[in-house]
Amino acid sequence: MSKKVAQIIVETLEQAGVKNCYGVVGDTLNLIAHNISTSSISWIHMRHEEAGAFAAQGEALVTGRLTAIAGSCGPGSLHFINGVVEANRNRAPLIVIATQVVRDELGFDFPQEVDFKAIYGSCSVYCDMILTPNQARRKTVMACQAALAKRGVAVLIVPVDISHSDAHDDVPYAVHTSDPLVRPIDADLDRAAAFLNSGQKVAIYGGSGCRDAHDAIVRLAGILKAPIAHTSRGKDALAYDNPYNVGMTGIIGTEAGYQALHDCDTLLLLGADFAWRQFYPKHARIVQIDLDPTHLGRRHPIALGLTGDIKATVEALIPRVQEKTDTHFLDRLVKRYHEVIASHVAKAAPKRRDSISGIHLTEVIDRMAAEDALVTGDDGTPTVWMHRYFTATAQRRFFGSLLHGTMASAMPTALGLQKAAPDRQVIALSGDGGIAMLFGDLLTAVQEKLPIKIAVYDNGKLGFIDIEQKSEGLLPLYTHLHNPDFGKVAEAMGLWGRTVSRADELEEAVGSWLAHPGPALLNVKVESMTLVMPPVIEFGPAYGMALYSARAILDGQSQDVIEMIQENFL
Ligand SMILES: Cc1ncc(C[n+]2csc(CCOP(=O)(O)OP(=O)(O)O)c2C)c(N)n1
Ligand SMILES: [Mg+2]
Repeated sequence: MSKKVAQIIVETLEQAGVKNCYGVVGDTLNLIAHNISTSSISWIHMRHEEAGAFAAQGEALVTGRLTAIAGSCGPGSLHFINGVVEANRNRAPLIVIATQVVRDELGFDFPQEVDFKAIYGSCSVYCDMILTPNQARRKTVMACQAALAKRGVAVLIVPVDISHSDAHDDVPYAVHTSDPLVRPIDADLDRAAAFLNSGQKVAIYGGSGCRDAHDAIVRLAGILKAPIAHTSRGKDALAYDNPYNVGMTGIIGTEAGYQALHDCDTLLLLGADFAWRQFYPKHARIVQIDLDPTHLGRRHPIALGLTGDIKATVEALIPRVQEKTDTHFLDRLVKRYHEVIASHVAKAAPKRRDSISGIHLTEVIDRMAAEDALVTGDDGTPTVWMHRYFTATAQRRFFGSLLHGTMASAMPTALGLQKAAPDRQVIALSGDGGIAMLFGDLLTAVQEKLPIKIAVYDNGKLGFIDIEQKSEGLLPLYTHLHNPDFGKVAEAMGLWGRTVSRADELEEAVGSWLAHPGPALLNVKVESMTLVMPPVIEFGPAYGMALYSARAILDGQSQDVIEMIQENFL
């Protein structure tokens, strides 16, 4: 039996569970798009391919199912690149259909010819071209299977003459996946338990690998009287319903999370691959458990490393550990955590000033958001405030670009989350720099009827970089943003749009924004001098800030220094 390759590709995507394909049509992609239109897969018509890749990763992360993006040859499929790097690092199962010019012209610098294998080879779990029509089903299966099994992005390069060809299609290649249960052997569990039993001050540090292991980890912490710190990516897995939570360490963490790692004598590292080595304890013995054995000991030397699924391994550890009675270490850090968060939020409260701090905005949205909201944050201050001040619940999930650290992911990722979860509230916390980068895809929210809620933290600058430069002792350079009224622009684009700058209007505005049935953008003029205060002020950044202040005063910018002091220290 023979079929067009375009049809074989689409059928295989359906069989692999793809429900939505995000992209922009054109030339080499047209026949595949036509086959999608007659399949069970929906086409989501984006304005920029990069936004399509972010949206697809949102869907893939929240559902765990394979999600597709497809682009025309050359620039069309090239535009996905930043979202593909982001998705691959976040382990989102994505398949990219990168269409290509005809095979006869490949290698001759043909118009729109791009060597996708060279470009996507370094940021994918699979990257290959269909070389003959008869390879079509097998290679599409291999690509889908790699994305699902290895949890990442598979790139399938499809020359246009191949998708138009007939192929013999009588061998039933199909996608097969399974979820094995991985657990260390008993002797290794006994060794891990011996470390934990002999520790006086045990702390747990959990990352994104702790998903679904919440109850087991909280039980273990109760037995060990261990504070639980988490990475930013571990927030939704660990921070809710957790009396032992002490927040995050790292530059965006708080003092309590920092001290838990710094002061413990035994650290149990669970599904965490936190990269910043200076925040690991200098003298404690570290027991690390991770499903990926290549993560063991790669950030910091460890005493023992075990490979295993976190839930299964922690459950197997529990009967092996002895109950501790001394709660001093735990109590001190939990108390400190609550004090620190309360003092940050109180300092940012409007009664102290008439403008709106980004911290206060976050706290108000947190209070008014749904129990099961899906929240995305742009790289920059929105992601810091989201991770520090948003309250975790059992159903809420948080998405930030923590590994790749890209700007502009919040709004487009929200589009894909909303497509995958039409009945849930989806909130994007965007920077004014971030939203402007992929602004055109606000039109996708309107056209595709995706009722996402976007809050723009309009501080008139690339705030995070402004802080970075100051902490290096520099006067901020090239960080200023001359913005339009984003609320009015959003309205003109067909969204609900509004701008607020007065603190006494904020709660009512947030209420109306969240209650609006369609896509809605609330632009909030936030204070421009709020610093991201690290958990401990080290000599370097403190000296940098002092140097910046001195330079700013000498340069006639003393008002900026006064505002910085008012917004952060008074
Ligand atoms: C694509 C990209 N370009 C540049 C950067 C460097 N960068 C990180 S945060 C940031 C500023 C973000 O500004 P904005 O979105 O306004 O957020 P703010 O920090 O002001 O709240 C920049 C330029 C980046 N991470 N990603
Ligand atoms: Mg900004």
